[in-house]
Amino acid sequence: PQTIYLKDYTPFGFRIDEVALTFRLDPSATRVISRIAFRPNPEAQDRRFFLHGEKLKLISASIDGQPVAPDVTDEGLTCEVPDTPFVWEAEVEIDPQANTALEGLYMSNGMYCTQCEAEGFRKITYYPDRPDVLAPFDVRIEGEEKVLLSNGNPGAQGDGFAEWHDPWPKPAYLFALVAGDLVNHPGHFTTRSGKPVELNVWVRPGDENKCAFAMESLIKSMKWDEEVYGREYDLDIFNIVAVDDFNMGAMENKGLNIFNSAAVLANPATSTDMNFERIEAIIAHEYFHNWTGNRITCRDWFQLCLKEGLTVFRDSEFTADMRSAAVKRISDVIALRARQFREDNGPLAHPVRPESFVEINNFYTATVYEKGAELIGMLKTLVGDEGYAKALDLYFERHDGDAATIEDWLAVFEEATGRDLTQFMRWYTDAGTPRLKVTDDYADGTYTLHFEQSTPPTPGQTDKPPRVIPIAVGLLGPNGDEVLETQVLEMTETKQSFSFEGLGAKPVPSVLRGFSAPVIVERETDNAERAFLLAHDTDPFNKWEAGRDLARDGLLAMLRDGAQPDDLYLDAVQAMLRDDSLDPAFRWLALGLPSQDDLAQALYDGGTTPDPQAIWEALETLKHARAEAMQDLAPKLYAQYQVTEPYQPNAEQSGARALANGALGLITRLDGGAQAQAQYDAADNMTQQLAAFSCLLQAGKGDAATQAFYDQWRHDRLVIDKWFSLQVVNAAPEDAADVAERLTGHPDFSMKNPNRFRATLGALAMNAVGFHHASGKGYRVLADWLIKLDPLNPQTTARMCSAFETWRRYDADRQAKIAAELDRILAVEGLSRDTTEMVSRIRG
Ligand code: BAL
Ligand code: ZN
Repeated sequence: PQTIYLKDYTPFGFRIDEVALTFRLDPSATRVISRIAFRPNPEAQDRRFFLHGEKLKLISASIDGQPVAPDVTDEGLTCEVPDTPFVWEAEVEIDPQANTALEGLYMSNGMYCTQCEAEGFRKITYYPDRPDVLAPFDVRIEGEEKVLLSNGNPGAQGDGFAEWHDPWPKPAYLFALVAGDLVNHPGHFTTRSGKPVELNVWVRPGDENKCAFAMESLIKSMKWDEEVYGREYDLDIFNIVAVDDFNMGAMENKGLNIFNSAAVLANPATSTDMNFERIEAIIAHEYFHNWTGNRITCRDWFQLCLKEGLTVFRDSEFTADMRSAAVKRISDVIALRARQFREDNGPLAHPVRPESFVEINNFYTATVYEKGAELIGMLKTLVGDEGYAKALDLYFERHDGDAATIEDWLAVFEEATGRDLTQFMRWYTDAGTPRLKVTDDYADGTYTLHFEQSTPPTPGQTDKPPRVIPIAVGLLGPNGDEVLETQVLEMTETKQSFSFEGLGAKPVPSVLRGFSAPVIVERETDNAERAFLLAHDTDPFNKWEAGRDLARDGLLAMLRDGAQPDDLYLDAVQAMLRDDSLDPAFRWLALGLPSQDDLAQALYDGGTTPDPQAIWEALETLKHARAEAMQDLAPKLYAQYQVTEPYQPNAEQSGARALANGALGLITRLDGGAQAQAQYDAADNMTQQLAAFSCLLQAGKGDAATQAFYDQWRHDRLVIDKWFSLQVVNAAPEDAADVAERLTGHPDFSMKNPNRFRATLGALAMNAVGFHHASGKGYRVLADWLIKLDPLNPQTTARMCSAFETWRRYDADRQAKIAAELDRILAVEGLSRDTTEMVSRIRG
């Protein structure tokens, strides 16, 4: 397959003044008639007229009304065209029903829907399917379905047809169409300049009672973007549609967001607190794209982080404002380390702005999204809140209507703040997670922190010059008082020291407060200092981090030296759990332990080959020791944090439930599941029901609940996804692959639904000890199913290959087994471009 390079970018030879599309819907033979007004682009040298097109049956084509016979290949067509403005018309036929890849126009449960990002529009009609070609769209849909939707504002509507006009020029990846017998949950918003906007959440009949929360979240998002970023909505209508079969979480199509139903439908009986929080964030994310992504889009797909990093950053700010900022930050860092650090330290490492790709779908990654958001956070830290606000105002003013680049983005910061950001650019161009080594000394009242940065080589990049790192630091005195409030140190050299004078005694440093840069801190310290920070640090992130480090180092000592669970950790975590002045959600996070994968990475970095079974056993031993140490405390917490008011998915209630359910986990280890069964039987919301179900499965007492849960929820596909997933995630190490394989034989299993596939096979990869079981069965089951899924849905197959990305850290036997599975996948005849690229990169 062909590799595409950023350095080869050239503008398209033509501009488009307007696009008119007519869809004559038919499940297996939809006709798409296009009329596109092109004119030569004065800024382009290359005037070849190439239109992308895949899996299209060309019925007819004409230029200025004269039939033409273009040269057609599997990837598109070329044609002789005039060097003056001209009108291209074409009619093609497509087969939505046969489209299992879920890119372009496809059918899901009898409804038509689209997914065009990144390169799906070329499966709808011939078009310059690239983000730097923008045009206003007029769309006419002809079909029998009750609801016919597209982007923009509604035009004429009648029996069997609807017309839509989108006045905002947009690239084809933001095109959307939906047709189905849907029902709407309506809403309304008035913008701050007084413009009324009609809002709708469209769902299949039966799901009406799961829309209210999404609507509330949308209204909050619209208001927040006005208040915080000064951004107003710009159409008369905003539609959201829930779709069951969807590769991503959701999609920001202009005025017509399409959502994976799992990312929009919710009510207390069927959705957990975490589901609600995620839905609120995704609704916000897609809405925020209206400005960061749609009004200002990307010049090419290498600039994907321009819209994604910024929009993730914006949705994180939104969640921090709606809920607890500290809890949001800690949760984001846990996720960043689990997904992005893992990616950045393995064969799939790539820069936030990649230099090349084979299949762009493979670059919707944690690095582009989450590390991309971290870069925005660092920029904001470096230039301050005011500088950030000025830069963003300039960005919106200068680039509205543009397809922009990272250079454009940094230029507005340079201009608005006067800073030179040349060195900052390395965060975008250089892959890998920097290591930040920290040492210190103290003499005569002066305390000095010494930093040294280095970034390990990543595929294709060996030389890593230093980058600017904002290091937020505070100092605590021996009695626990803060003697230096948070200061941001700007590290720009490989080695740099910073001194603080006038201190009466050697302080304890709190380094990288708020996780001010996405780096790995390496500092030799002892557990007493960690316990001190856990007790006294005023920075909630570092307070949490101190507890996490204590737990991790204790576990590593258990694994390396056969040590017993660390009493210092057990005492410290109990003291924190008892501290009622702390937010329950924070305490629940502090009760969390490093994951199986975190520990494997830490051992590997420390020169030890991780043994997944041994890691699991150490975690089990520590969990059991904790349960015993807290046998008095856990029931008290459990009782104290029961929520008695009517269910609300807000931060306060969710935090209380999370802590109480954390306590239930401790109780279950000692009571064999009695309390969990009682909670399961009494539960009147999904958070309580699912927490109890998980505890029962972990205790090996889940058989009755498994049957009862299925009987209760068999009619609800999103709840049944949870049922599939929990059984696999909680299966014992030796059983996980068998459980997943058995569930693939269940009548409700379907390969065609990405949610169900991920709930079963993705869950196997999440059960790290089961997936890496020495038998190799986990590897084989996953590879079998990836091979089966690839011809149907390459995008989801390719993404799920990342389960294998850590393979080089394991022992020779596991490596050989994984290599054999990777080779087996690569040997499949006709393997998709997506999966070929991913497996080849992983295999190395
Ligand atoms: N643009 C793809 C889906 C999302 O990031 O919102
Ligand atoms: Zn996005």
